Amino acid sequence: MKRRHLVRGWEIPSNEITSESIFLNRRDFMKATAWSVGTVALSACKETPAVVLPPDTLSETEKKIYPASLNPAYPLDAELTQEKIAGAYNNFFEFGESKENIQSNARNLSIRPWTLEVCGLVDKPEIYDIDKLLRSFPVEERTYRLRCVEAWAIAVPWTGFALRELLRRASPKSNATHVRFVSFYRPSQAMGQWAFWRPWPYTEALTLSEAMNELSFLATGIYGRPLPRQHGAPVRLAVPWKYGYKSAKSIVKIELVDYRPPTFWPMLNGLEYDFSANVNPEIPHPRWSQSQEKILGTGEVRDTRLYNGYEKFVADLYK
Ligand SMILES: Nc1nc2c(c(=O)[nH]1)N[C@H]1C(S)=C(S)[C@@H](COP(=O)(O)O)O[C@H]1N2
Ligand SMILES: [Mo]
Repeated sequence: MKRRHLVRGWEIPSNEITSESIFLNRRDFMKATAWSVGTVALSACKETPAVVLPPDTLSETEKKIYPASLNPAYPLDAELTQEKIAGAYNNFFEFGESKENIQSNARNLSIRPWTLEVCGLVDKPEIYDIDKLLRSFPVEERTYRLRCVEAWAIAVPWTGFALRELLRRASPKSNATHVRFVSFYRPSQAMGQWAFWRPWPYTEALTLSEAMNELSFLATGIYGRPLPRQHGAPVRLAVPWKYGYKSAKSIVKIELVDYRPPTFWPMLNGLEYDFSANVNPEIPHPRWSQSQEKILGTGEVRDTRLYNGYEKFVADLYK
């Protein structure tokens, strides 16, 4: 099917993209938001204050690990995005609709204690706290590009470890076909989760072979330090050949299953967001072209590359 491309993703104001994608008109949306903000404020008053570590307070394990040494196997074809730029323009719908406000809205998220459960079709289920996770796997730094489906892109140094190390340790059963990632569900800390029309918690999934690809990475840090909340502290996925929405943030559960699980964006709007979400300049989003992308910070416009430039690592998955 041939489509016309009148606007590019980055030319559409972000609130317009999201309000359209949730099938609500703007007035209903404003009402819902006003209502939910009020409710959050009330319920937050009743709660006992959570113990929140400032992001720059490192545990003993973290002090030993950060900064980790760079794995040179994944060189960039672009400059690294400045830390302040990448950390001030985020998609994290648990904390609202406007990318510029995620950084401050996410301050409420309590990231200690935090457990990551590995479960489902595995011989060795496990529950890790974050320090145990860091001690259990070979932590390294990798520079990866990240390409949002909205046609903006960054390049950042993640710290973390290969997802397949964790999966191997869990020992998947032979009938497991997909890996499911579940983000936290805490409306009292995340006002975006009062948006009742969205299928919270945020979930994502990969096929087991995608998850076992060497690129699939669980990130606990960025720019040589533990993740700040807006980037998905304390642990998030990084799958650089797929659109950014596959890289689920603030994960509490990794589950192996024998079916293709429903995921957040396709559930909201399956015509605009598909399950595989491989970066592809030839397949336009229904409302904009994917042939180019805008680099955050510099404003440079580049041609989109198939699999976001990671073809040599992942092309075998799709033969
Ligand atoms: N839990 C959760 N994970 C999420 C999202 C989200 O809204 N909630 N947004 C995704 C999208 S659309 C993108 S582009 C990336 C953005 O990651 P960054 O803010 O660290 O650059 O996070 C992804 N992971
Ligand atoms: Mo995105």
